[in-house]
Amino acid sequence: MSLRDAARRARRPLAVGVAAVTLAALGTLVGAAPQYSISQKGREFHPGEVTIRRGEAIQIVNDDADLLHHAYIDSDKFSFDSGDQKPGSITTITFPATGDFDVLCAIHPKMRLVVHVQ
Ligand SMILES: [Cu+2]
Repeated sequence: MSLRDAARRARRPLAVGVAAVTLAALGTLVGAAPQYSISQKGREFHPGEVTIRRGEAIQIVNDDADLLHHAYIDSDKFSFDSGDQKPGSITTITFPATGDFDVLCAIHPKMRLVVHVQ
């Protein structure tokens, strides 16, 4: 066995190991990414209604170029408060309980998103 062959042989398991770890990390990232994207535009949520499963998350994007929003949930099962949502910002909300939840905007009272959690 030449020295080069030995070096190649020694390196391969490491490369395979690194690839496996990278794939596992990617899988974790993809698995954790919210599948439901909601847009805030024109002082409305789009879509205005979404159905998800318990433990899943939604992602709310402020697509209004020059408006602040402020999403919140006030229910007896759980509460959420995003604080100020600057234009372009992304807010993730995970729903730990089943039920129907209103996501409201503290700045624009007419904004309403209904989330059905099964
Ligand atoms: Cu708003």
